[in-house]
Amino acid sequence: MNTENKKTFYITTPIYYPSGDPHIGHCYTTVACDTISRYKRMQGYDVMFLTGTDEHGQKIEQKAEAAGVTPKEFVDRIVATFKELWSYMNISYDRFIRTTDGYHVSAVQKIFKDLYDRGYIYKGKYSGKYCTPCESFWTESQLDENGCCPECHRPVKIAEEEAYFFKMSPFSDRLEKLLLETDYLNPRTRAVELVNNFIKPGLEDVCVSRTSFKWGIPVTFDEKHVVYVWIDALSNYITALGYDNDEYDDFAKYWPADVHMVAKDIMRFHALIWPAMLMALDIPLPKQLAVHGWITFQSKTGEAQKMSKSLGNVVDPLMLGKRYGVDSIRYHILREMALGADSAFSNEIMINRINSDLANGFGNLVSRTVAMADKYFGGTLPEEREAAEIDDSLIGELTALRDITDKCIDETRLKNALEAIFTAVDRANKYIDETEPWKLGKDESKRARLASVLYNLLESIRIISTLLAPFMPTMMPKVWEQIGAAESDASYDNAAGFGVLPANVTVHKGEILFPRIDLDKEIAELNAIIEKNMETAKAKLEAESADENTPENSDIPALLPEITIDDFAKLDIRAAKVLSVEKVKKSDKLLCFRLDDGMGGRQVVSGIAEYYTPEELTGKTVQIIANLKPIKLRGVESLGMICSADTADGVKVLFLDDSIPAGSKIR
Ligand code: ME8
Repeated sequence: MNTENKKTFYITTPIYYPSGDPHIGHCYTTVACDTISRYKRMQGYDVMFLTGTDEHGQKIEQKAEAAGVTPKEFVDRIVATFKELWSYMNISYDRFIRTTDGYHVSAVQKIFKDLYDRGYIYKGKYSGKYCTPCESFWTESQLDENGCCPECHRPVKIAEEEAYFFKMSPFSDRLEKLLLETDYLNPRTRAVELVNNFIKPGLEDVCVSRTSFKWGIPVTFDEKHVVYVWIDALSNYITALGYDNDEYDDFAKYWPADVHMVAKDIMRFHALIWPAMLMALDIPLPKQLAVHGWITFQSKTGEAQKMSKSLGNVVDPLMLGKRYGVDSIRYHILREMALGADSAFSNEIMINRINSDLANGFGNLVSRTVAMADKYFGGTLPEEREAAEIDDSLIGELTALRDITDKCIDETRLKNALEAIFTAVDRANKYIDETEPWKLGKDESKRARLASVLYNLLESIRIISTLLAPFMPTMMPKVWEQIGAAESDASYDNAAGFGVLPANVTVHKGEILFPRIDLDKEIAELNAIIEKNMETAKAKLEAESADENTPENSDIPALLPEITIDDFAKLDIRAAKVLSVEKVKKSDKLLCFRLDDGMGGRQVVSGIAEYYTPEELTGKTVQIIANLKPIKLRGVESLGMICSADTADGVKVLFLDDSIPAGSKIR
């Protein structure tokens, strides 16, 4: 669908829920997409890199309510923390979409209507397990081990709600082909699992609207419904380009997307529902869905835990970046995670990795080379040269590197790209050992040879740092400065050839690029931080569960201040028989009772007409407060009060055993 000749490249992260601050997991997808975007820009592509936030839904609505703010106020604060982190992590997104943006809202309404008009959306009844306190429907597989609500662990009941559904079955065959016969799903190994688990048993239609909460995009033709959050969210990939809206005009230019990157938790939505939606709308399909695993937290006992705020094991990228540098964190997460597999985050592995690869490996290569050029030639290489056979294998390996990294980027194998680059770093360090420049430096007749060796090293560093720049964009310009490379020298075109730096290049000794980290000291400090977070999280959980059992947090009202037995003795509580009941005129709420109180009878007015009919009450034995000061309600005199309980299902009169005679005293 691209209309221009210029090569375009469109890549997206998921749009994240702004329900809590971003963590290292969110960073992985975003940093990976940023790296690919930078690499593609370097290759000359016109790149559109999209990220954003997914702001609707019941969860956000509830969290905002708990925080005492509007949902929009709630998400605004967290969206700001996402944007700050992305700026800190040097994320070069081209567009940031918020699903609360007006253009997206109206485009989703059009998409929903279009799907309805095309006959793919129909009205039906959603029936499922419903948790009343959480106001949420759950599927059987989402319930906890006791068949209760996975959020609050209270019993669920079967409930029905009117809802719209999106038909999936018309797309079964095309989806199966897409997964099994094309390169859409990366890695392909997950395709069989999807086909066997979801397509073969028969695709279920997807419920695409809700009536039980308000914080969503209203369905234009049936306003009590809001659009299901996934239909709203998935549409972002096209609305952000201007599909069905006038905010942007890039749909023809960038669609279909080259890469949607997501973690395995949301693969199903992107591998089945999203392509089906596009098929229904007659829109071409994206080219690749790259699915990575989770970054888990490696506990002290070595077990891989899912990162969760309630466990206190969420790794804060900002804190790590401030301690070790943004590029080191970017490097570590990209180097550790293989597409498709989980990767356990451990501070120890991270520090060892930074020390071995960045401080000892690459950093050392740069500082040794620059220091030798400085020491032997005062910083500027002489132009004379003397080549040797041993140079050929170094030059051969370095000039072949770009093809390898190109392929890895195209296949979204960033870990493999870094492995190849760091094999080249090792190769260059080995070249120093092989050529022993410190010996050449002692022999005036070897000046030309020494100049060749150092030039080859500087050229190796230029190629390595050029290919590394998309991964580590903050530090590489500092490397170029040190090796005397102009930014134009460090271009993609120059990354597959030797002889780019001027023969008489001048180096500039600079700061240590990647200082060695004191492992023991840092681990002790980081462990203390984690321990503190875990304790805080545990205390919070305990306080929350204690709160749940306290009257203040449930529907049960708080206790009134204590009274003495003498205070209580002032109440005259009696049994009474209901002789007759009638509605009080001009009142929807009041009923007037004629009671046998064992003392000649009396009249009592009670506000329970919404809950009982007169027939349900006549003949019953009730309890009354008999010495309450008389009052008039709607002009009708009431001599006392009928006791009742306030419950979640309304007011319930306290009926007494009919064997209790009228007038009996209750204490
Ligand atoms: O699912 N390891 O948003 P979300 C690796 N709004 N990646 C992780 C991770 C971890 N521990 N935790 C999160 C949603 N991620 C929806 C998406 S898209 C149309 C709507 C990353 O905030 C990973 O990319 O829960 C995952 O897919 C995404 O965050 C989910 O983010």
